[in-house]
Amino acid sequence: MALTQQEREERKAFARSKGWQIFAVWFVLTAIVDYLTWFVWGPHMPPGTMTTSAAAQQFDFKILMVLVVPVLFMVWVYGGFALVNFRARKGEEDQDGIVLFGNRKIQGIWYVASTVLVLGLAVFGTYELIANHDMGSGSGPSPIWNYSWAKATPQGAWTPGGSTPLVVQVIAQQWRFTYRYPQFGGMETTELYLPTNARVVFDVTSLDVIHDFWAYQLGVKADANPGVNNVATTETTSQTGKITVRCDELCGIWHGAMYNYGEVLPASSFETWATNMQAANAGVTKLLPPFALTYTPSYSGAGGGYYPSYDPNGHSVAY
Ligand SMILES: [Cu+2]
Repeated sequence: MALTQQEREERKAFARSKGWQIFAVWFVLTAIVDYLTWFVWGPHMPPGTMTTSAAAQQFDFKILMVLVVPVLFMVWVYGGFALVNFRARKGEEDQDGIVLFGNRKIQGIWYVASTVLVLGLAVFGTYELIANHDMGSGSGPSPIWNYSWAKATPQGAWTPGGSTPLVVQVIAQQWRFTYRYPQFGGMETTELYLPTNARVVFDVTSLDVIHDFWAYQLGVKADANPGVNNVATTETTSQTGKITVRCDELCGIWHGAMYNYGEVLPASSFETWATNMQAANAGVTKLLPPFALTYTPSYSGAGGGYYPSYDPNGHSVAY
């Protein structure tokens, strides 16, 4: 049943006053929850801030959360008001509601708001993709923002506070990870220890099938492919803490059990640990090259050395 002109005007005025109430409630709720999201919850969001890549990921999560909160509250607040104020009461079931079609002001606000939100996210997402390209991505150094230290597997001794990055070769196999430290005689461990305030280059490879090195708290994830040296880089901050490393590629029947642990230690404690491990491993490691990019012995080894002399990434290896 159509409304009379007077009824229509009354309902418009009613809707307008409710509109301002909706806006006020939405604005206050959004401001409070966004504040709490950024300043109270935000600093505790995973994956934490133990590395620059983890911190960058936490920042992205905070930005997305702060943008999602207003959208969510608009749906809830508007929905709540609509249920209470705009529902058809008894005897009104056959009456027309207020028609918004053709209301240019509302359409304009909607167009501008969604355009700003979507384009803003597109620009932010593109920037973040390029800026963080080489941080923990497992795809090698950024072709745009080149980090010279991550261009190739760094060479030279590692010392606390020095500029030479720590090299860790991550070796995946069914069903475990081991970690080799070429700068410490090529000693190998089953737990990933890293120093604070250091650049780290992970050279990730596999001995058998495709695995995936996922160190969540470091914000680092890289596929481990047999015969391939996959480079992932990051920088630890001054924060110490525990790490869990998981395989993130379905790799066989015990895939679910393929995980181990690690820790980011104060740089001096790390150096002590690594030096002790180097000495303890010396009996074995003296028979092996400290570093080989593919790790697996060459099938032509009988003719000339156990490890391939070529480097699949075209770098020269001199350890
Ligand atoms: Cu797996």
